[in-house]
Amino acid sequence: MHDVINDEFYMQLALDMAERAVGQTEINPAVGCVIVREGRVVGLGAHLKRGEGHAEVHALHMAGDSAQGATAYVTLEPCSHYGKTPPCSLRLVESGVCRVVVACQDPNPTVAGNGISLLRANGIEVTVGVLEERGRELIEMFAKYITTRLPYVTLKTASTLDGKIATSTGDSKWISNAEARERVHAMRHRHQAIMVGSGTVLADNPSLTTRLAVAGLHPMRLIVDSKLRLPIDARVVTDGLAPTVIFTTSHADEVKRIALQKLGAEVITAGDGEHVDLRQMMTWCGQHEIGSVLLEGGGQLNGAMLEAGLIDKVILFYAPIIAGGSLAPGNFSFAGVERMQDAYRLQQVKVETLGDNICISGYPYGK
Ligand code: AOF
Ligand code: ZN
Repeated sequence: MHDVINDEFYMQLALDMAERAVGQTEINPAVGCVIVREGRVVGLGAHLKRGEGHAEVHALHMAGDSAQGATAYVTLEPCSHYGKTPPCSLRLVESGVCRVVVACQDPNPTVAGNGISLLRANGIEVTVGVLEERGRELIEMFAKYITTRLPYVTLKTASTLDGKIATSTGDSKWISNAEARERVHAMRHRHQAIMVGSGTVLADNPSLTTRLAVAGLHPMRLIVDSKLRLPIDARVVTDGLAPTVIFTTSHADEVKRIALQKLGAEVITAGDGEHVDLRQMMTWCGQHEIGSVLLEGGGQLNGAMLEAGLIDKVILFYAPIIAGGSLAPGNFSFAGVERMQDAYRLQQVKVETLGDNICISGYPYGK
């Protein structure tokens, strides 16, 4: 019998390393690997960039000959396919490790247990499921994308206790405290794209970039703009800090479309109705390898995305203030349900306090 405490200790280290790489591997999962021999860590690695070495490759490289007879701890099942890199399960076999401990199976249909089978077929002892829940949570965005080819969408709002995202005059600076705002910027780093409606751009002229205390990556900017109302001097069009893609309908003004394109923005037609077809937009994102989207929309876009069944996770920040105003915009604005029992009920709810602000998160459609 292997020591459970030992296994969890080293898996935790592998998870911690992977955690630091979330947001920098594009559609790929963040993965960590630790190689241990006779009570000593001999190799450490994380997958840091899509197209470059997987976690196991870096850790095995560090371990060298010390991998002989060692145990490898990996947060995700080692791959079995020739992708941008050769299969990690084969690398592990060749390295001489005698045991592999895995947090969770790879949801990628081309791997999905094949990596584990390949290791076992080569006489390597494999333990699956150590700190499995944390391992799964780490790759929840990747799991959605790789099984549906649609991006994982996180809806974030920052509102007053009465659900307002601005006053009736449009003032919104600031609602949440500095700690909550820092958290939002960390979320921007962790998603490949950020999504807002043109109303938000018209109201706030935001840059939608990542401005963290420590350096972070800017997400690509996705603007929902059915009528191409976006001003050509909007920051998202002119600042050049990240690519901007504008989604509109076939009715959009051709002259405006060309003007925006000339400034470097991409303009995509998603649907020929009155509004942008949000599902079509998400399909486009999936086809263009955008696997995660942070929705920082206004109430209408939030409501429409929720009703379209396109939201995976909801993260709501509340400040202890009450603004009132029947014309003040709210965080969710849609027709709404008739009976309370039909309301969207978050599952796996987490509540956290950040100073005097509250963060409530969960999954809107059950899991
Ligand atoms: C691992 N270790 O560190 C990662 C894995 O395009 P490629 O070649 O980089 O392969 C990407 C796929 O490999 C990805 O979809 C997932 O199934 C797996 N990721 N596997 O053994 C790693 N990042
Ligand atoms: Zn691999």
